[in-house]
Amino acid sequence: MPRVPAPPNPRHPGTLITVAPTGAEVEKARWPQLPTTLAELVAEARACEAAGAAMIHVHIRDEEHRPTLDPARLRDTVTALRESTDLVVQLSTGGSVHDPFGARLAVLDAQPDSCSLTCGSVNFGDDVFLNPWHLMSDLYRLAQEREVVPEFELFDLGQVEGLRRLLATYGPPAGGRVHADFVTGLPGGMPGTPAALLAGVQALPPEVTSWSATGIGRSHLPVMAAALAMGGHLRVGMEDNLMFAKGQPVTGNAQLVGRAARLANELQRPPLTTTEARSLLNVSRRHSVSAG
Ligand code: KMH
Ligand code: ZN
Repeated sequence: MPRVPAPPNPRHPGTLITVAPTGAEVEKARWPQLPTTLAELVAEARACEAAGAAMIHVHIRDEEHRPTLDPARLRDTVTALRESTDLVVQLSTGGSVHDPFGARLAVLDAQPDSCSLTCGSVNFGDDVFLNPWHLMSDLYRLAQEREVVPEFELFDLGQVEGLRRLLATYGPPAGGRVHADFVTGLPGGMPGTPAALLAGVQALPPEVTSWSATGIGRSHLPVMAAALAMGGHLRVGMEDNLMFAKGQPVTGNAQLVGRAARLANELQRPPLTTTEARSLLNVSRRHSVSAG
């Protein structure tokens, strides 16, 4: 196996800021600033990169602004984001709670740099976000085969055990780094509190080389502050949070990225550049712009 280069200096770590601009649940009709067309997504991605984001977690929408995993649209999206930004492009394999497993696996055909991989099933509001072991295994092995670097999504403490089991069963992911992301504060998942985040971080297996966190809704700020204080990285965006402050809807994703970057700077953990983020995650531009 090729040697994995050392991650950036752990004694002076910067902050990886991932933006999750769209998600699958927020309605365009209620939130017109949500980027749902390809042009809107690209413009938002550029603004977020300028504000300090280094990775983008992507869900796409169809002509009617509904969530879709259409393979051609996914490929076009990856290509457009690569042409217009240097962001690490992460496609969601979670999709919406209604997406079939086959379509979620086929997301990797679009050859993103990274993909999300949720480490277990979880109640998701009134629905269930299904991630049985066989799906996690298939996604993980496919990501290894295609050299796509997974981000392990952890919605609940039990999913840390799912991550440990994946690593123990199938070995390290492409690139050799293990990056986990706590998605807290979802009705049905782990609470969006510093205490719950701390419990999750303390339970991480030793193979984990970096982790980030996000808090849904009003848990956004406390989880962001706690993650920064604990040496973690950040995910922000309209997938997770629609209010900038009490009574103040977000104007767009760059507003949330800008605040995260300011806080990271204040805590002497400045935002990682896209090059530094690629180094942290050991993501290279394996797949060319014209791929697909
Ligand atoms: N939309 C959720 C059902 C992911 O992107 O991997 C799943 C989700 C996780 O957002
Ligand atoms: Zn997502």
